[in-house]
Amino acid sequence: MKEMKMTFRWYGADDPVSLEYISQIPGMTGIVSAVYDVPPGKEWSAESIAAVKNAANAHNLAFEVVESVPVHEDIKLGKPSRDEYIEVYRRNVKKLADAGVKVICYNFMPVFDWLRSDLSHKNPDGSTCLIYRDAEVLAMDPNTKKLSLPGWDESYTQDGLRALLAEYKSVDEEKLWENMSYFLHGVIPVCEENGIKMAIHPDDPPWGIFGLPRVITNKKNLERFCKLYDSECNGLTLCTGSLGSAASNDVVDMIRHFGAMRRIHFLHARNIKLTGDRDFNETGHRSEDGSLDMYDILRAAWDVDFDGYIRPDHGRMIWGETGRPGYGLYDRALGAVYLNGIWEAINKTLCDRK
Ligand SMILES: [Mn+2]
Repeated sequence: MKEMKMTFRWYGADDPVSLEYISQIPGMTGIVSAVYDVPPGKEWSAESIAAVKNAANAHNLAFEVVESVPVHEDIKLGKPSRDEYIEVYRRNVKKLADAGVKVICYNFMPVFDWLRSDLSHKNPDGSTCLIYRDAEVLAMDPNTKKLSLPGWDESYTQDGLRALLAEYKSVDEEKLWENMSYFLHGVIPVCEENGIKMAIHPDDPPWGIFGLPRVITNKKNLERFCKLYDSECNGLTLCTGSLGSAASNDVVDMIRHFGAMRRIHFLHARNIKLTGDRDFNETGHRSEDGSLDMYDILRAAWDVDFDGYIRPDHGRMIWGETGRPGYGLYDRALGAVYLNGIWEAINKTLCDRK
């Protein structure tokens, strides 16, 4: 029998989904979380890290995956101050390793994390989901308009955001690759010494937005990324929904390829339904409900002996639940159990059951 480790994202004490409820999901082994009381670029305290770990352990859940340790914009911009922020990152890596963390998920997206045009699109069955419509997002271009995208972090003022966007005018894709390489050369050696696997999350959606460069977008670029620092510690979070929202990406092929290279340390299983060119709806996890085949995805992971961490990704809001868009309890719990069910079926079909 092959084993993967089913986990669940938890946003800390403010998360409306309690650790008790997470622990009640069949087959759940751990949480994926972070320290939320410190801004990007600051050192995490050992106490805050221990608090997350102890809270999880009290419910019989492991805390071995961090999502995310954010990368300061000065590192992505390649500013002189990056050395100081990289040093902080290295210290955070060591502290997390000391607390038993094995995998750190992060991303290298300039300014914006994931973007959607609507966080509560109403489905015919009354559930809601996140959707992306390229034309609606591009119409919000913050270079010319006041940005009011749902979910956008309001901690930037409009002027602050414009100033940051202006700084990125001199950072094209090649420059971003260079800055990423510099970051990896600072951080990966410390990960190797401390038994931490770094797992970069793909850009979501996987194409450039508002003139900002984005490079973690397709197989060719993931290959280039792996070669920037040739180490198993320089790995990937394979997010099926992020990569799969570009119709040209074959996520099953990517799992086979990078899984065989031992570079996939964290698997985000999310289904999306492509509704047009650069348009998609997030759906429940079931293969029939989206454009991605979850059996093919897990079968590819099984074939390459994936034994890392997996989590259900965004879910719909169902059964009247309210809370953090994409991160409710019910639909993600259904996703986790569905994924474990597929895994059990593959195991029992293909393994010697003696
Ligand atoms: Mn993801």
